[in-house]
Amino acid sequence: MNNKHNAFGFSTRAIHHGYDPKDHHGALVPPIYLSATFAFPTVEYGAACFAGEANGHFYTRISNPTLALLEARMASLENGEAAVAFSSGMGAIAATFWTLLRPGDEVIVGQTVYGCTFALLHHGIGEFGIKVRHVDLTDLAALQAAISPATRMIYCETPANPNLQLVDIIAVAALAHQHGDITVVVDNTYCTPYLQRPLDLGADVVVHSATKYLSGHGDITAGIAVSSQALAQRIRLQGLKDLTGAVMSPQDAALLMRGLKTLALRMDRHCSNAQALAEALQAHPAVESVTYPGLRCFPQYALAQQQMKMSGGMIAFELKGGIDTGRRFMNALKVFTRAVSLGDAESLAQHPASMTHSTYTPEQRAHHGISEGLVRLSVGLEDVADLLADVQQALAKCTRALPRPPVLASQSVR
Ligand code: 4LM
Repeated sequence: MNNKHNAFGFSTRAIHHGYDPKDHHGALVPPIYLSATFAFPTVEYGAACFAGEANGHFYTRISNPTLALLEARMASLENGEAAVAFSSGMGAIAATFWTLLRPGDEVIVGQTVYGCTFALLHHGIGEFGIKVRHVDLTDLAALQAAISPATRMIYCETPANPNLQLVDIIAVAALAHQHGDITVVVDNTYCTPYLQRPLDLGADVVVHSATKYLSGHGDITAGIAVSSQALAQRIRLQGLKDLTGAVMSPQDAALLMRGLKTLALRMDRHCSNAQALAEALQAHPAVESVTYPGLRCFPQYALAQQQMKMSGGMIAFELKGGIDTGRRFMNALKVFTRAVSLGDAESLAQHPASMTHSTYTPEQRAHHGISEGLVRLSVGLEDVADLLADVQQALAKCTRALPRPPVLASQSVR
C-alpha cells in the first residue's frame, strides 16, 4: 500500500500506510535502517541533497527511511501533508517554537499546559525576547482583545493537561486566521488522531508527545509535529536539524509504528474503562469533584461531544479531604501504579501539583486552574472490574482515615 491510499480507514492506514512488503524482500514488518549516514552515488547528487534539490536521505538527523515511513503514517492519520519525528514531545514542541517564533513576536497560550511546556515558554523562549500571553481560550472576546500585530502563534492543549479544559479549535482557528499570519498549534497528546483531528478543524500544526498513547507501551520517548508540507520542511530544516537536533532513533520509530497498529483498539478500551471509573468516582461520597469529558456534569460536555470522537482515558478528581486524603488514596492503590506519564497499558496515578506541574509556582497553579488537591489518573487497559475494585478499596481506606469532625463539649458523653 503506498501513500496514495488515503481513502482507507484509520486502522488500515495505521497498519499499512506507506509500506509494501514487495519492495522489501517480502518482509511483513518494515526493516529498521540504523544507518546514521547515507552514501551519495556522486558528489553532484550529494550537493543537490544538501541544497534541497534532491529528496534522497543523507544524514539521519534530517531524514531516514524508517523515520520517513513513520512520518508518512502520522501525516495520514492526522490528515496533514507531512510530519516530522522527534526524540520526545518536548523536542517537537521546542523545535516548533524555535522555528516559528522570533524575538519581538508574541505567542498566545491557553490557560493550562503541561508543566515542561510551561517552563519552556517562561524560562525558554520567554527569556529570548518572545512575549508569552496566557489567555482563556474559551473566551473568544478575550482572545480577540489579546491578539496584536505581533501575535504569530496561538498554542493550546485540548483537553489540557491536567485539568482537561477544552478549547474550541474551530472557533479559535477561525478567529486566528482572520488576523492573517498567526499559526495555530494544538498539542493533541491527550486525544491522538483517533479521537480528534485538529488540522481538520482549522489548526495549522499538531504536536504530540508520542511517548504516550501513540506508542502506548511506555517503552520510548518520542514526539511528532504534523502540518502542511511547507511548514514541516521549515520545522525539519530549522527546528530539528539546526536548533534542537532532537531526532528520533530509528529503533524508536519501529516501536512507535508497532504501537500505532493497535491505537484504535487501545483508545476504545482506554475510553470505556475511563468512563466507568469516572462514573464510579462521581457516585462516591468521599469524592469532592470529578473532571472527565464524558460526564454530563463536565462544563464543556457539548463541545467534547462535538469535537472528540470519545472522551479519552484521562481523569482529574479531588477528594473531600484535599491533598492529604489524595496522597493516602494514591498510596493505597494496588493495580494503579504511582507514576507520571500517560497513555500506557498500565493505569497510572500521579499528583500534578508536586510532579508534572511543579514547574508552576503555587500562585501560578492557582491562576492557571491547577488545584493543589487534584489527582490525575491515566486509565489503562486492565480489566475494568479490577480497576474499579482498586479505586473502591483505596477510597475506602482514605475515607476511614479521614479525621472525624471534633465533638463539641455539649455533645460529649461522660
Ligand atoms: C505527563 N507529559 O503529563 P515528552 N505534551 C503533553 C504532555 O503531557 C507531555 C509532553 C507534551 C508528561 C510527562 C511526564 C500534553 C508530557 C512532553 O515527555 O517530552 O515525550 O512529552 O505525565
